[in-house]
Amino acid sequence: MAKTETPGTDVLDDGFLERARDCAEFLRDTESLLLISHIDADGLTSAGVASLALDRAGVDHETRFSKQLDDEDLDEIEADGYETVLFTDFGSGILDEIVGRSFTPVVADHHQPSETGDCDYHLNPLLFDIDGSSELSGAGTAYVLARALEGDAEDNRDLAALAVVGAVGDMQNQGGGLSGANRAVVEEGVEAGVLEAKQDLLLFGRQTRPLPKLLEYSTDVFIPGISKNSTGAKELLEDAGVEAKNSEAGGWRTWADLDETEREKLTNALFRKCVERGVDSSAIEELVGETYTLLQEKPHTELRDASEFSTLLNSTARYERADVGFAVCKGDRGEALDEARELLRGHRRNLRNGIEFVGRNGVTKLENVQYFDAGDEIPDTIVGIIAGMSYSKSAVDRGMPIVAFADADDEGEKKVSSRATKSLVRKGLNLAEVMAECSQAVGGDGGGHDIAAGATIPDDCIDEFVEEVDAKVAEQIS
Ligand SMILES: [Mn+2]
Repeated sequence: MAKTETPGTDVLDDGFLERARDCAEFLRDTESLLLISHIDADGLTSAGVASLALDRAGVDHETRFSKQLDDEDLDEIEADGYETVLFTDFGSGILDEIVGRSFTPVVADHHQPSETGDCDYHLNPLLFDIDGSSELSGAGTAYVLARALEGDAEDNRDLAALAVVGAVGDMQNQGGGLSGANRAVVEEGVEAGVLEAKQDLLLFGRQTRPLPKLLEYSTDVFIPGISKNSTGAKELLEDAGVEAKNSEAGGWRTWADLDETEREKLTNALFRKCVERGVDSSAIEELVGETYTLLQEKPHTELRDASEFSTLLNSTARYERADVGFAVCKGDRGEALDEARELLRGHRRNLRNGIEFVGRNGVTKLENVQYFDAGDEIPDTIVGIIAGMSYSKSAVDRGMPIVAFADADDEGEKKVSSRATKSLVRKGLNLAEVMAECSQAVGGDGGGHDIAAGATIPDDCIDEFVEEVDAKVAEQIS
C-alpha cells in the first residue's frame, strides 16, 4: 500500500498502521467472528465502523454490546465457540483476562492497557505514543482498522464521518475541535466528501432546534438574559435582524437554515450580549469552535451534526437499546431512527425530571466539592449528565466540582458521577484521578476524563468518599 493511501501518515505512527494491517489480515481469514463493543456513543460508532468494514470485506460476524466485561461474560463468549472475538472501545484494560481462551482476541481500543497480558492483535493508539484520551477515540481506532481492511472497490474513508461522531461522543473535541490523530480522520472524511469541518457557533442543536430554543438552551456557557430566558432569546434574534421564522411556511428556522451573513450577525449579537452581561472572555471563546457536519445525512436531522448524532446514540445506549443505536450507525433510517428519536424524547423527559430533583433538594457543600444523592430517583446512567447540567442552576456552585450519587443495579453499591467546569480543569483539577484514587480508598473503583469521571463504591461509604474527594480536589487545585 502506498504511503499516501494510508490514513494520516503525517499524524499516525507507521507502526500503528502496520499493526492495523496485521489485525485486518487476521480478521479477513477468520471463520467465525464475534464483534463486541462498549455501550456508549463511541462504542456504538466503533461497532458501526468495524461492522460496515467487515461487511464490505465479506467477513461474516455477529455483534453484541456490553457495559463492562467480567469473567462470566467472557466464559459465555468462549462457550459460544467463536474462533475470533473483535473487541472495540474496550478490551485493552482486561487483556490478561481475554488472552489464553479458546478464541483469538483482536482488540481495537483506546483505553489504558492492563499492565499484564499480551495480545498479538492489539490495536491501541497508546501503544504508539498517541494519546487515547484526547487524540483518538475507539471509533477512530476502529476506523484505522477499517482503512486497513479496505477491499478493492471501497476505501472506507466514508466511515470517517461515524468515527468523528464517536470522537465527539467521547468529548475529544474539547478545546475548540478535534486534534492529534483525530485530525487525520477528519481530513480524510473531508476529502471523501462525507464531512464538513468549520468554525461555527458551538451551541447544541444547530440542525434541529428552533432558533430561540437554540439560544435559550445554551447553558454550557451561561449567558445572563439569554440562557433559560425565552423572551431574551427572541429579543436577541430581533436585535440581530435575523428572522426566527420561515417566511412562507411560518415554522421556526434552525441554525442550519441561516446563510453566512445571518450566522455572523447572530454570533456578533450574542458576543455583544455576553460582553454587556460580563461573561468572562475565556467563556465567550468557548462559544465558537470547530463543528462537524455529516454531508450525506439529511439537513435538519440529528444525524447531520456530529454532536447531535452522538447525543441520539447516547440516548439509545443509556436505556440499554444499543441495538437501536447500532442499526442507525449501520444506516437504518426507518424504524431504528424513529425508535432512537423516541428514546431521545424519553431521555430529555428524564433529564428535566432529574434537574427538577436537584432544584428541589439542593446540594451539600464541603470546602472544595458539592454533592447530592439521588437514591433511586434518577437512573445511574443519567445522573452524571444531570450533575453537569445543574451548573446552570443557581443552587450549584460553578467554583467547585459536583459529585452525584445514585443507587446501582447491584445491591450494596452506589454509582458515582462527577462533573467539573473547564475553568476548574484549567486550574489543575483532574476528576479521573480523583475518582480513581478516592474510590479505591473506600474499596471501589473509578476513572474517566479530567472534566467528567465516575466510580462505583460501597453504598455505606458516601461520607468517607466525599471527604477523600474534598481533600484530593484541594490538593489538585492549590
Ligand atoms: Mn471510547
